[in-house]
Amino acid sequence: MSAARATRFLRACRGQEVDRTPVWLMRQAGRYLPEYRATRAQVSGFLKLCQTPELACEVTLQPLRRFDLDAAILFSDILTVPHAMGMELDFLEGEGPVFSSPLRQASDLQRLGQPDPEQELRYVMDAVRLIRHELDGRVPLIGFAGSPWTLACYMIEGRGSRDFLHAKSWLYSDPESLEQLLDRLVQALVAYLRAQATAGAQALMLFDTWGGTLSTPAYHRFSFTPMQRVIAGLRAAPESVDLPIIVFSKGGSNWLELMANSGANVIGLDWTIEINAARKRLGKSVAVQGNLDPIALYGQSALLRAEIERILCANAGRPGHIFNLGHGITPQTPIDNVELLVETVHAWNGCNNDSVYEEY
Ligand code: 1CP
Repeated sequence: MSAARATRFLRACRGQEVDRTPVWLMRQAGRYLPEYRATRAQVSGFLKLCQTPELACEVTLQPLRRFDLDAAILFSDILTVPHAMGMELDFLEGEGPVFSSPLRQASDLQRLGQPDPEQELRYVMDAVRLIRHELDGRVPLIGFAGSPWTLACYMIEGRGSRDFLHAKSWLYSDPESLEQLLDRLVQALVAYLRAQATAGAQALMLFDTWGGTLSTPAYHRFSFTPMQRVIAGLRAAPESVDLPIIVFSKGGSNWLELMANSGANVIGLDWTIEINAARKRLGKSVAVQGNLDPIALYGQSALLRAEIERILCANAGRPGHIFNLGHGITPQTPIDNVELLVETVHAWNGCNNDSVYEEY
């Protein structure tokens, strides 16, 4: 067991020096892996996979058997929380998640309960405990949840969307009741993430996939502020007070100065901004995670390697960089290129044109 591998990711989250840049990949377990598809075929649906701790543990570990990754991420989904709040959820083949009775007006909020994480979401906590046991300290385990805004998007739309017509018209017609929904999600998420920490998660990540669809004032009020409250709730609890927290708003590079004050240790970056520019705006108190375009993994290997090195050079060896994609890995990704990515990141030993990047 390598002591460096066991601590590299957590050290980078805290901005400490590391022997080499840690790397993990959003959605590192999933359909691009044949062994995932085989495990998935053993159960009747995706939700069942999440609800069976032994299988959730198995798919969490699959990418780690293939690649020299520096962290594991709990296999689950962000939508287990609205499901536990009482919303019926199906994952339809070829379509993705669907809530059959989405929230459409303020009175619908009465349907929502506050789940007890060790009851309604016990299967997640059992999976965390089992994964920690199986990992046996080799690499740290990341727990996660969706951001309040991103969960509200699915709860209101009922499914994925291009324009978030229902969620955003609610925002512009009855912002107070939308805030009530977000408040309830903040409460549920603090309890859920605290329970993950107690069960053994060693870092926590908030996925704000749809924050970037908002105007600047709307992002501030409906995406950022509720996330900041989730983080404050975690910082106030003994089990999560010191855990590294990662916040990722896809499309959020407009708001980096704000995000630097979220209370998170690490800010996730999509691929639209250069790390050196991002770090200049974020300041020295936070680390960054990202930011390869996941579609670069479909490219020619020499160009992929160049893209990875460009990102590493943009960070220029500063502590506090976790290599990752700018969003989740997609189902047709060639596995060889994933291997090439991990190897390239770990083999990197500095670039010769550091000086082109201004000190921040
Ligand atoms: O068919 C299948 O096997 C289901 C595909 C799948 C997978 C592998 C879904 C359905 N969820 C997951 C796992 C998952 N989801 C993880 C696992 C851990 C990992 O390896 O990273 C995580 C962290 C998530 C988080 C998640 N779910 C997000 C946030 C991150 C992101 O990608 O933006 C979102 C938006 C979801 C919703 C969701 N769940 C599944 C799908 C296809 C979707 C997207 C729906 C849409 O908007 O179109």
